[in-house]
Amino acid sequence: MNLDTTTIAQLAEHLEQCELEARDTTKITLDHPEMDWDDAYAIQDEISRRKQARGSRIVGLKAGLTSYAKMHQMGISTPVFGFLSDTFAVPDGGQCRWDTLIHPKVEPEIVFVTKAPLRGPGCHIAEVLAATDFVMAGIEVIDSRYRDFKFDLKSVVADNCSSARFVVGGIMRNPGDLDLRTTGIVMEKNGQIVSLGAGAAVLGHPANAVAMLANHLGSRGACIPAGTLILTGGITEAVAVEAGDNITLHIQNLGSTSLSFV
Ligand code: 0L1
Ligand code: MG
Repeated sequence: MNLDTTTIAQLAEHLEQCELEARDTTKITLDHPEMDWDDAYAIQDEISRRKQARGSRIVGLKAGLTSYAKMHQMGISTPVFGFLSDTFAVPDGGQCRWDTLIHPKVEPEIVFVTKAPLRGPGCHIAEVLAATDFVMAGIEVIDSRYRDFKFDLKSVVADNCSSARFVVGGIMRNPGDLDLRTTGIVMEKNGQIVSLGAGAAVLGHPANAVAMLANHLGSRGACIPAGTLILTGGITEAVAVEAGDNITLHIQNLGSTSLSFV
């Protein structure tokens, strides 16, 4: 690590305040070019600690930049991992207040919920499928705190991978009954189709994103606990939304989920 604990705490406070006040900032590596990966995840951990100290509960985890479409959109090549707080959750069909966000975008995702712990290193797709309770449909709302979504990967990790809101819904299914690679998705904005794709867009199979998350946590002495909700990453590029927009995601065999921005 290259940053001291005071700097990590200051950067976490700065980024979290930007999130809570819906205001943007420049990427933090401009002032701290020496920041390394451990520093970036330490800042993210400190944001999580601050939220929990105020009474929030961490209800899930996420993998981001797991599809070629997202990597291409962002001009980068490595997945990233973040956490989901209960304050990010929107009820299925619910509303998301526009003035609490900076420049939100939505992503269609396949959601896993675990029934047994997953530990890396060496976690693989078969272990993930055996440890999965059910899968369902999810829409992630990302909202980078960085001006015009201009950032580098370490700045994104520190900013909890742009996490902002999420909604899950539809039908809970055992992944053993489905071929999640060929599972099709259709996302609509105000009734118009804006994204089409299939599960294989996420690392060949979305369970691979969960395995990578377990291996990432394993390298940090942690694991994915049983009962964790995991967003496996956008299947297509993220779609920008405006106040008044309604987003509906349909996933083959998994039903539909939706939210609107007011
Ligand atoms: O969920 C994600 O794919 C996280 C992406 C982080 C970068 C971004 O803001 O798009
Ligand atoms: Mg995502």
